[in-house]
Amino acid sequence: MTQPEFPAQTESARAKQALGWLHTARFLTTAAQLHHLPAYDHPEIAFVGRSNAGKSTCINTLTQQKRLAFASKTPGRTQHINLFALGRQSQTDAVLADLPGYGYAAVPKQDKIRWQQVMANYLVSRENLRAVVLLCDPRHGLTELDDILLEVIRPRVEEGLHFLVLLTKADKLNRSEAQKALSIARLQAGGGEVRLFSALKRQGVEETAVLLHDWMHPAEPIADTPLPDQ
Ligand SMILES: Nc1nc2c(ncn2[C@@H]2O[C@H](COP(=O)(O)OP(=O)(O)OP(=O)(O)O)[C@@H](O)[C@H]2O)c(=O)[nH]1
Ligand SMILES: [Mg+2]
Repeated sequence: MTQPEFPAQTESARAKQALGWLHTARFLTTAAQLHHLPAYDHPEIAFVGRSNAGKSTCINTLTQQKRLAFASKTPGRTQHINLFALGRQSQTDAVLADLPGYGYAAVPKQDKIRWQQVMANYLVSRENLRAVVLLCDPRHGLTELDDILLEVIRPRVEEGLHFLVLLTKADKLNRSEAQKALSIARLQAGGGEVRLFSALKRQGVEETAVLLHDWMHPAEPIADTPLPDQ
């Protein structure tokens, strides 16, 4: 029974490599407006979604750093675009972008509209944007604002922008609720990937890490993976 062990080892080596890469995350900069964002060629992964969906917590979990992104019980806490650089020895090879959440009721209407425009502009015009992770609390499902966001990015997804829907706080769902949430989100995600995620139970962490790593390093062979004897 030597055969099944090799794929298992490969999987865990891939997860280790991906998590090691994410752990290199360090604060790069913060911007309140699009034109304040630095321009560079590094591929960017944007974390978007409703306020309180768990974006900042997800970034902290993936990077295995407790307070890299500011997570809070108070919705609307993230008010700037916060960028985090990834890559060993300060050789940045990708950037994570934590975006302010939308849909928070207590935000004045004018601010909401302004932010929706900033976000739409970011998603449409950010040239180095390679992947969008849409975080959604499955107890609320994809809302009208999530649908608008899906429409905004659809043309770019058709041109190759990677897209992942993470159903967050999966620890709050039982097994059948989780399956139902997955099926519904798959129908709505328009060809994007869908995964369950829980920062609390560390569910979906490794597979999300591997997916993001693979997306940012498309042609790279897996390091330190022994090849079977010929
Ligand atoms: N049970 C549970 N709670 C979570 C999980 N992830 C996040 N939370 C909680 O959800 C709340 C919001 O998390 P944040 O990460 O700040 O959410 P956000 O999407 O960054 O919010 P904004 O910055 O306001 O847009 C916090 O109280 C977190 O502790 C999870 O996997 N399970
Ligand atoms: Mg946040």
